[in-house]
Amino acid sequence: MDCNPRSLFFILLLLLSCVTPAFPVIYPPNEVNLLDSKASQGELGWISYPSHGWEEISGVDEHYTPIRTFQVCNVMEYSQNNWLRTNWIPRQSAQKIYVELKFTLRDCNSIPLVLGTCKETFNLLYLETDDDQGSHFREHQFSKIDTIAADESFTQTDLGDRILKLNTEVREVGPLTKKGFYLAFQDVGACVALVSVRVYFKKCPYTVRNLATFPDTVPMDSHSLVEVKGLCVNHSKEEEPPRMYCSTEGEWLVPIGKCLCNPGYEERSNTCQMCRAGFYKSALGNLECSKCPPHSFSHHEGSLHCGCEKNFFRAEGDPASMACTRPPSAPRNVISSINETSVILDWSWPEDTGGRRDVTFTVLCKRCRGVTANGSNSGTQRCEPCRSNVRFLPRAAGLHNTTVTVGDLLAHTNYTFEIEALNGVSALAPKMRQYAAVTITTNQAAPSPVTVIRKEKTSRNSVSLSWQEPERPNGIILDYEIKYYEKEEQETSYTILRARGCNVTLNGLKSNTAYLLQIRARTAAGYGASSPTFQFETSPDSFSISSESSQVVLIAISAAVAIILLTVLLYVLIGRFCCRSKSKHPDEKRLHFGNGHLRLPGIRTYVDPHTYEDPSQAVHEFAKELDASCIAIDKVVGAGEFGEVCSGRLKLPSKKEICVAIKTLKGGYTDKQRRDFLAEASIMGQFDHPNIIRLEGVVTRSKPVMIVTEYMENGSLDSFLRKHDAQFTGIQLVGMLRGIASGMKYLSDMGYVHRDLAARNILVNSNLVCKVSDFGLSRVLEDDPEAAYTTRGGKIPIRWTAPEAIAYRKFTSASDAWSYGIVLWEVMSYGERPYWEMSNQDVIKAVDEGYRLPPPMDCPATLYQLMLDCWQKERNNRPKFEQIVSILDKLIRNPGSLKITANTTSRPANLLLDRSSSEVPSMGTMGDWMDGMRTLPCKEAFSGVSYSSCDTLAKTSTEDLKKVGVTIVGPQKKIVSSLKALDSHTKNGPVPV
Ligand code: ACK
Repeated sequence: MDCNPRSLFFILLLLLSCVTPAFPVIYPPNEVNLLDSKASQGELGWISYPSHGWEEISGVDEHYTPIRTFQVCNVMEYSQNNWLRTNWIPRQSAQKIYVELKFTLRDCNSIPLVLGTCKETFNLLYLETDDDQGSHFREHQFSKIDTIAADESFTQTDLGDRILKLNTEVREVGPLTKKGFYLAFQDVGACVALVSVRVYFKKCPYTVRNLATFPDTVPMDSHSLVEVKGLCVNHSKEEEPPRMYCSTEGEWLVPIGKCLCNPGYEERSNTCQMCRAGFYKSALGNLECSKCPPHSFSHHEGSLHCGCEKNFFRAEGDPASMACTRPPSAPRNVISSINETSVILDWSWPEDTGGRRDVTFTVLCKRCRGVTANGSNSGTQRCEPCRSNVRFLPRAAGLHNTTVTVGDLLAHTNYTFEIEALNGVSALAPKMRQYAAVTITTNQAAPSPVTVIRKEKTSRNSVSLSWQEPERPNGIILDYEIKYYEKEEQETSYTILRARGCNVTLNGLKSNTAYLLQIRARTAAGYGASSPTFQFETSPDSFSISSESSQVVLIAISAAVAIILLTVLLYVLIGRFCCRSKSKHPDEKRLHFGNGHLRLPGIRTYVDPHTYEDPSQAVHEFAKELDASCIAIDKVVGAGEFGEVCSGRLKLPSKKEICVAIKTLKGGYTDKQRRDFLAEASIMGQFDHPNIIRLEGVVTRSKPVMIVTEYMENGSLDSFLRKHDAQFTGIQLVGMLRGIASGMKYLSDMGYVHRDLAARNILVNSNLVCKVSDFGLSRVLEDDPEAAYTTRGGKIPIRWTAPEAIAYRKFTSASDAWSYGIVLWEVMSYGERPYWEMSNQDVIKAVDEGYRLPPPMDCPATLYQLMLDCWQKERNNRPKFEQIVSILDKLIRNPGSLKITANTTSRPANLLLDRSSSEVPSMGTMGDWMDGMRTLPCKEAFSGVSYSSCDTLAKTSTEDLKKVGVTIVGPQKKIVSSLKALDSHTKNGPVPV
């Protein structure tokens, strides 16, 4: 082996390439190279002095890339001074540079026989100049940067080989001021190989922070930081001026401020990019673009907001993130409860609120003519806005609740109310707005009181007065009643006068006397309330009339008497003539045929068609004959007693087509069947009420024989309720019940007893208006004395019929009231079958023994009380329909009262309500209740104890009962629970009937 240190060194140098890790060199981004010896493929051309010193050698690096290296190894000779100088290196913008040297160095111990001559360091020097001085070179001009020693030169391996280690040393030089510089390496006798020389300076590289760009920045030489202002990236705006500091180490420090992406743009990889189609961004900021909300779209990129789909809108003030919305659909299930000249309208929320919560309701009132009393359109209809003095409670527009009371309407007048649901976008889509309409006819109402009375002239014995017509006459004023009396006499004796006009002269008064007077108006509906008391005084005696004027008065009086006598004579004569010449009007016949009821004059009376000798005459008296060609049958909706029931349309000449129900008489009928079939039309045709099914007419002159009535979209009430179990509010149910009661009041006022009032015989229209129908059965029951006691064919409504009507056919309006109680129960239990599956015989027996149906689930206590009242055994104690209507009206006006529920009872195990709880609320006295309890021993026991009030009695405990000798467990419990019921009853107070 060659022992020359030089050749040994080169062998070691070759070894070096094996130990150097084989990674491509990547410099940090904040280092800018001014010189990299490795990058040079050809000769570097550095100056070596003396020429036998440093030697340039070609080699390959670890990647086999050719590199240039410099070596020197004159270790055997003394006084070495070998220089190697780089080419001129332009400084560029650097103030401080870094010199990175990679070299190998042999330690002298590893070379034999060099003691004293061998060195283990070399010097690094530099020289600043403004230009390239070519080969001109002077040692003394150079300044020393440092002496470079190897950190590690050789390392012993396990095998005893020595391998050369690569050293890396970095030195800083600065500040530099001239345009360029040279580096020099001075060897003083070492064995060194310069593998690479890299000269670089540091900078803060171009960067984007917080959406601001910061350019390449060269740091200062000193330790201070360089402040750099950032520029917002495209499509962004400064929120706070962006800044950063560049450190001497070429690092960006302390970012301050930021930029935000413009509307329509979002931040994506340090840039602001347009929102994609289907997305939007309406505000400046670095949030992501949002997806278009429901019912909106954006077809283009960069959208600030999304447009609404067709028929959807955005109200002013709706945020861009809100879905587009539309006007609500019409309110549903409008029901009206008429009370004289006011009406309560109640409706359900629209099915579709348009996607908004700001729904309010507006009620438009129209007064319509050309509408029949029961609400049907008789053809042409003329409507005008209601008078401004119609009162809406709480108001007509902007209603948040689904009810309004409309007052001060005209009596006996047709009104249409259009109820519209509005929301924030209704104004933007006038064509899409929908409303629900309900037509009503107000009842008759008495006139309001006279409020303004004036004294026109006073004398000793007389006074002339005038007054203003009442503000709401509610009809034609027939006359005024004037009641007056001496103030001193305190109404013990008074005089009553009637006047047709608005003035009167009271004669025959005492002079110098104070009188009190009240006036009230009368219309067909009766007297209105009296005016406030009006006081006047006659003149004192000293006030005398001259003889001349008394003569004038006398003449005037005589003339007046003569005129009155003449008028009376004429009136009698004309009256007689008229009576004789008038055709016989059905109303007159009604007086003649009246069924024994005492009717008030002016109120029509029902005429039983069977009282006509020829019943077909009755049909034509009360029902209009229709031409069959005007009727189109659409489909069969059910089966009636005499044939099918169909739905169809009726188009009368010059009238609008309307939907109708058509009852047909099936072929092969007997004469009697035809008569019975048409009898229903004769009865129905006499009625004209919004809660009684309206007869449109009959077809008798062609076949099939038909009865045509108004069409009720929701069919019969029992099946309707079963279909909509638990879907109505209490007030809606009460509204329906009120309608039925109002129809029944009308029938009982007419003297008509229905006999088959049941939910199956009530029809419901699309506005939830309930109408009484089926006027056929009364006759069936009447004709068939056995019928009430049989169960054949379900014709006998045992469960609905009052005990006295079952027992001895005592059918009256009071027995209809019993049936009404059952209907009330059916309605509140959503169409449950009364007495469930008990047999008719058991029902008769149970009712007779005093059992009553229990309250339906969640049934308001007041309504259950009303049922119990209707089921009073003594028929005279049952409420009249007028009272029922008024109770229900009170409930509607005060819906809070519906919240107190009766003892909620699901179907009891033995199907019967324990009779104490059914009887307690309706009994009159303590004794009645005792009788009701049928606990004789208890009654006797109680009779020995004094209870001051029901209250104390209610506090009675089982213990108390034991004390008075009631020891059997059953009666004890019954008594205690009944006492509790009685207590709550007396506390809540009975319903005024
Ligand atoms: O419950 P529904 O559908 O309503 O079935 C019965 C069937 O005919 C037999 O009476 C229906 N119906 C009777 N009169 C009318 C009417 N005026 N409008 C609509 N349906 C009616 C009833």
